[in-house]
Amino acid sequence: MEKTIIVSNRLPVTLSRKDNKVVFTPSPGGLATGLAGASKDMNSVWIGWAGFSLEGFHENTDDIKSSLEKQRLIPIFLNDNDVNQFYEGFSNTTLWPLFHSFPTYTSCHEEQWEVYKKVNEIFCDEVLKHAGEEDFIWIHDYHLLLLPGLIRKKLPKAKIAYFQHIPFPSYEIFRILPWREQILEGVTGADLIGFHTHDDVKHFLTSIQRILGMENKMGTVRAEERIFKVDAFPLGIDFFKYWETSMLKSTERQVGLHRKQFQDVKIILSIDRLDYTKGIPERLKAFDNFLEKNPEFREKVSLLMIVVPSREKVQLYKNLKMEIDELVGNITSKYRTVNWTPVLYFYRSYPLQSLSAFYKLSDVALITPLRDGMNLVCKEYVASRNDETGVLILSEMAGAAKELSDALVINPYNIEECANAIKTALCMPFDEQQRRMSEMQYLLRKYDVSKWTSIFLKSMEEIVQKQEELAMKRLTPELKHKVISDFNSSKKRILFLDYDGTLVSFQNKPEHAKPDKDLNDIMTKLCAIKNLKVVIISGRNKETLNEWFGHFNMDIIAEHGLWMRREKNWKMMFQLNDEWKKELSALLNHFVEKTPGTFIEEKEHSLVWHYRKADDDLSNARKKELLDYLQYLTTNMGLSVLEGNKVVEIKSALINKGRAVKKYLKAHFDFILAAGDDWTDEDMFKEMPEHAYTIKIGSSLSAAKYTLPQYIQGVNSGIRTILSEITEKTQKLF
Ligand code: GDG
Repeated sequence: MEKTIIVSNRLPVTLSRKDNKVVFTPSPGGLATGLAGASKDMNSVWIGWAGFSLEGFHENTDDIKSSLEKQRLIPIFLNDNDVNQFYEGFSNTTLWPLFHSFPTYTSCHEEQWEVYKKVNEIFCDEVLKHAGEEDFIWIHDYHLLLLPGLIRKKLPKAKIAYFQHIPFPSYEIFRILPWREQILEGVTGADLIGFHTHDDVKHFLTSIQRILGMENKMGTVRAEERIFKVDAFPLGIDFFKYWETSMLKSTERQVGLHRKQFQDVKIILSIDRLDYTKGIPERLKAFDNFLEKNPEFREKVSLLMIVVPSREKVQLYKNLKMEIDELVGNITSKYRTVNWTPVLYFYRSYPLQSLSAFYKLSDVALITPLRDGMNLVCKEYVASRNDETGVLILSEMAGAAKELSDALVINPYNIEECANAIKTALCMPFDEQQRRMSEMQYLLRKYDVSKWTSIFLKSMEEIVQKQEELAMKRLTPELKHKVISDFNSSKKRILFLDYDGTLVSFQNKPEHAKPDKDLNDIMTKLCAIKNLKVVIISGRNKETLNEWFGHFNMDIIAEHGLWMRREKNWKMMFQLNDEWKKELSALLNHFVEKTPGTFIEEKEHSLVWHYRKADDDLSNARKKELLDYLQYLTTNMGLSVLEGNKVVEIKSALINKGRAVKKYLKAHFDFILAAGDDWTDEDMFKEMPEHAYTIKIGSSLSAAKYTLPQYIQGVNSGIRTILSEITEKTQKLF
């Protein structure tokens, strides 16, 4: 990869005006902190909004640009209306609450959506000024959900990753969004899509499956002509920065001064941006409840609460600020004594070193968001505890709780539970504190932010490599010409064509996938070509295939090779004992009853459970359960269990497409083409001689030499185009 282009809503610095001069300050929030480490070692530029409106601004922006460019930062300037509608509006009053599972706070306005689209296009134009197809474009967060797709349209081969720092909601919540398709189409333009936790990944995969119909295998998704990967990458912190800052003499001096002032009063720390997702009112209520129930702790413990101003223009945030002020006021007036203040409340931000002193000073950190993608503050607290003491109380709703299981993990909505955890934390013996803290430090040291970056980049390389392998296998127009010219110059030719997913697309009911007029025309013309044997090879039963193709002059292989029609005569290839069908039918019926929308297809010598029309989550869970049962029940029965496209099929292990095609390959053909779309076709591909053209329909890895998309822009045009061209360019019999 050549250059790395990081794109985020905000640059890691914010421009503002002070005494008529433009000043730069570090941007608040987790994204800037997290990526600061990631961007500094790389050959990178960072594109983002300058946090500054140009309205009423007369200075020359070139000066600002050139001083930012020295730091490899490329500013985007937005006007006031764009900032209002895109940032305060769509990003923070539609996406932020919805993605944090607060649907009642979510407002949806068409005008804001329009500006959101426009601003994503402005970002796209800026990226295109700097990016080539060889560069790596790393897009961050929910403000830029459309950007991967927009760039993909302009630079089809670009290497694009998207990482989301906030949660992805469950499908039930995400589906509320009126622009859900467009949003998902935007994100899925990326090659790699990352979230903090597996829950987010699961939710995202369900949404793209339900809304865009995109299936995945272990997080790898096939989309028309490309594949992309969705995975969890829990963000780490710059561990040593916090460890070392807390050991600085000047930090220790600051801690000493605070300690002197607080004397023996224990300190519980709370740090957040002002946000309703952070659970600040609930935390204050828990502290109130704790003091109420445990009067012996009054005058012995204070809550040091830092709230960093954020999104102050949004009404909900103004209301939240008022609610916090009021709760702090109530607690203060209720418990305060001449010598003691229960809540030390600061509404401002602090430089890193002061933050570090607070981390080091505090006996307990109380981090209780109602929902948080990750939460870095809790990790920074752990990294600042050089003597391994201190207790972390952490909400189970923070992504970080998945890693920091040695914290006291609580449900932030449960005020009682949180109040009890405060008491447990204050009374925890030192050796237990040290045991828990050292476990957490070990983990955070090991998976720090540079490890996070390297794991992310490694995954990116892997997916790019997979795509290259697929691209190398793709049947290009040049190769298509070669197939056709080889066909024309050969004397003895054979085509093996799978049916469902290869010649026709899938339907909810198998009987609806009949050959259409176009396919019948192609077959008529193909079957008229001299020295060509056409063989349809399918898992379908012989009756159906006979009805659809029996009138053509072709061979048919049905039920994966159990039946063969050669020279118009059907023959069963094996004598099979089907006693097992009775036994397993009962089991499959049981699964049909408990999985609405599924049904059993009984073929002569196999049983198939179809679940295409069933609810996805339920049918996937049931499928796993069924496969477990079958694995156990079919041992020593000579059966094989096949997992096909939304089907599970049980049949004799003697039957497979590979054995079937072998019968033809005893004779020599100088032109062979075999096409199929699922893994039952892999047996056929593996039997083919070296000179055969083996074509996998779809973009997953395969034993076939080449791949072809089933659809191009929604039209079923993969293998059919080749067959039509063959018929057009080949000398006919008549
Ligand atoms: C989003 C997601 C995810 C806070 N106060 C001061 C200050 N901070 C720094 C902290 C920390 C960062 O801001 C806050 O990060 P969080 O992760 O806690 O929260 P969000 O801003 O909501 O971040 C979140 C994150 O992105 C990263 O992916 O974890 O879930 O919501 O680093 O230290 N820094 C300074 N002074 C302060 O007063 N200097």
